[in-house]
Amino acid sequence: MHDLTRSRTVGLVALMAGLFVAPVTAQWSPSRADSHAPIGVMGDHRHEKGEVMLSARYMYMSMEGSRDGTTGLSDADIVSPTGNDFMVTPTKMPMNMFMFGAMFAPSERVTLMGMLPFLDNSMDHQTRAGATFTTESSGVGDAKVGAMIGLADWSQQSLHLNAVVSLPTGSIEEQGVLPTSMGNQVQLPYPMQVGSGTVDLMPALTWLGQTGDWSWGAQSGATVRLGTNDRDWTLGDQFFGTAWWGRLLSRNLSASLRLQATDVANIEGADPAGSVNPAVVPTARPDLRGGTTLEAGLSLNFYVPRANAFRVAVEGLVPFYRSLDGPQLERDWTLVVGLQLVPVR
Ligand SMILES: [Cu+2]
Repeated sequence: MHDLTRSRTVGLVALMAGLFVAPVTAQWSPSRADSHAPIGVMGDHRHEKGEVMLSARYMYMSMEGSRDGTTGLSDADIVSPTGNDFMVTPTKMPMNMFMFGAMFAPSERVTLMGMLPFLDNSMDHQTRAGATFTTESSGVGDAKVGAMIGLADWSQQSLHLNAVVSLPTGSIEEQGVLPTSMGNQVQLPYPMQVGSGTVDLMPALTWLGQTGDWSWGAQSGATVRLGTNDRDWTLGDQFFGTAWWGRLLSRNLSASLRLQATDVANIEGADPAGSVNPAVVPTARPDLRGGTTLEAGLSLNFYVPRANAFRVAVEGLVPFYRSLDGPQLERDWTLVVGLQLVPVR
């Protein structure tokens, strides 16, 4: 027992010594399986001068069932006159996103990046009378452009600033036919729009570290919406923080555990009269969009260090805390799959 404690203490001291007495010349290495964050993290790494990276990600997010605060609500509660008294509730929303990205490093310190998402959403509904219907929207989302700017590099650690701007290339004019619209196309509620309609600043800080077969990283940032869109509303600002711990399983394979917190504010303003009446369905209420979600994720990164280095990665995320301004559909699980290719260096 005593020996076990002692050996643990020695192990801990050795680990800490390893962390602090690592040779000053040891650089954070970009060519490890775990030198890229779990694939759900954006803008996690910089490149060496002259390098180009192309990436493609597919994300599937499943949302089913609603909650108010931390309490789950049944669909029947939401449409009951003695419950939340809406005429219609969303029951389910699968979201598909394809994200294409390019990175280029004009210098050791700065890596430029651009990303273009394509979204494909559908939302199932149930009415008070028990009828069901589905609305759909799809198209190009908001393009992101920016830079990752190195701030510091020290013993196998690195810190960079993410300076990214989101451009309003996504539509906020998505329409659909609702049972109440007599066969006419009407403006769909907020979560079915594929863009924000505003220029958004997306600043973040990213910290990366490696030691032996282990690695870690943390990123924290925000999405700050500037002004009001053409339909008189502004999506809520978002704040997020995430941290991950990775372990090399072999030369080309790593596994990571990640925690992520996301806090979204409600929509300011409101879609003009003539849109879906906010009394009919919770998704048309600008004050029922905010909330806090904490998620845990497991991921694998596979790295083939050839001349045209490529990576394949997958991550699954499951929430363990959801507090929403509701009734609001809750996030149930997310899957992200990605390919990254370095064709030029
Ligand atoms: Cu890259």
